[in-house]
Amino acid sequence: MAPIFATVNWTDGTLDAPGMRSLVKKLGQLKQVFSDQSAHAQMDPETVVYRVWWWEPVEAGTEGGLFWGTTEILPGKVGKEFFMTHGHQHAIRDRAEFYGTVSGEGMLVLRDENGKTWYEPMRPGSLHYIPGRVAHRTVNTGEMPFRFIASWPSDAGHDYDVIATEGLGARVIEKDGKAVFVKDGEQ
Ligand code: S6P
Ligand code: ZN
Repeated sequence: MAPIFATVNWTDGTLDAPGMRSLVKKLGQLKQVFSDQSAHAQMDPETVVYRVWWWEPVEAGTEGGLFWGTTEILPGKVGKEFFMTHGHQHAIRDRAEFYGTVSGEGMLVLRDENGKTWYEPMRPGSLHYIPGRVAHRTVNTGEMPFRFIASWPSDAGHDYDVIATEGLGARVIEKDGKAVFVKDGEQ
């Protein structure tokens, strides 16, 4: 097999890989994920919230392979809620994932299949194991771009439907100048 060669800059998370893929998520595509709909309506739908660059060294759906990617969430808020990713479960539910923080500060919001919701603070160097069957979303709680690296199974897939309709059971909002994790139903 020919060698597969890619490089990652460990200081800023940037990736250079053959056939690298990328996507951009703008506010207009994330209407349902933020709770303050009137604040959302007053913002420019073209505002970039996050970008993802990733490498698929094997074809998507390959059992036993791995993918690698970098996510950058820009600083910002919709109302009091910090910019965040859409959030998902893996389509093959038992597939796990690693996240490692490169720069900025954030929170990893998690929810298991019993509805238990919790978070892990993300800081440069923090490494996060996301078990299978756990839905996940990341939030930029700082004033700089927040970047982390992820590696996940090439057959994991993404299921966005549950998060789009039910959310993750908690939100990260600014209160008295601090990022606070607030479970649904709490103040
Ligand atoms: C893939 C991995 C990340 C996210 C990315 C964007 O399993 O968890 O690459 O895709 O952070 O988040 P989302 O929720 O829009 O896919
Ligand atoms: Zn994932």
